[in-house]
Amino acid sequence: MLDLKGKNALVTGIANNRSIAWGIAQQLHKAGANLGITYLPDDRGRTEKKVRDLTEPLNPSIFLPCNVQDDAQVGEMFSEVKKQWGKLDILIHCLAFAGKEELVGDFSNTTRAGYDRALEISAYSLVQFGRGAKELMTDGGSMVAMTYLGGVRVVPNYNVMGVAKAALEMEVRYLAAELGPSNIRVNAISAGPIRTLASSAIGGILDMIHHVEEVAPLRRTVTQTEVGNTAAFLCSDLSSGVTGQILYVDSGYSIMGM
Ligand code: IMJ
Repeated sequence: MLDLKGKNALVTGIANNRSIAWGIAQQLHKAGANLGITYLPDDRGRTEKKVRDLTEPLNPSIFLPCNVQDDAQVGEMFSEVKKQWGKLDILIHCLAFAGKEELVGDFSNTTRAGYDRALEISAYSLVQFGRGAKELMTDGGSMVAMTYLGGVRVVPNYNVMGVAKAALEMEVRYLAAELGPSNIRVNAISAGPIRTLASSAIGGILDMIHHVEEVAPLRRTVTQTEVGNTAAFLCSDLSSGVTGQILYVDSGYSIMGM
């Protein structure tokens, strides 16, 4: 049975009630995990309040700011987890960002600054997390990151995010190889398109969702809950032999050639 009782799970990337990370946090909680939640601090403290109110019913025992562009803040996050929990079992990476102007038009117009920022926030952050996990997952553990088909195939406008996801998927393999001997597994979920804050800002997302509804084997999109259940599986002993994998939760869309 899927059981995460007694496991300490840190979930990053919750922005609101549509976030994939929120779907994951709920399913980890349902499976009995002890939750820690991080949020991206803004200068007005609005995100903090929103995420705090949203996650309160899940009784997180740790609630911390985590801006991955700030090494000191990431360091403090991991040292606080070590202080309060002693060890970490589960780490969920649900972070991505590219400048809006990079997610429209020609890929060749990607600027150096836009490229650096997208790769730093969306891909390098998993390397930072891997380092923290290696130190804190003293009893073994499971890391799960989110990716998208645009990291292996060309999806209109995904552009530099596709490059960032390609990097992230390869990082999953390098981290899985490095951390495997410590019984730390590292996998990613490649989710189909879902209406979230990160996707609603994208032009034409509704058309892409309708396309999936027409051609995916299941003839529908996936939900945050379905991604959450797959994450719970990847965090549980049910998947104890699985590492370094990209698991598609996309209604089967990616298998189709036409
Ligand atoms: C994003 C861009 C283009 C096409 C897209 C997406 N499709 C999907 C997404 C088809 C499903 C969403 N996705 C998988 C992402 O990884 C989104 C990342 C993202 C979104 C934004 C929007 C607002 C912003 N920056 C962003 N950075 C990353 O300013």
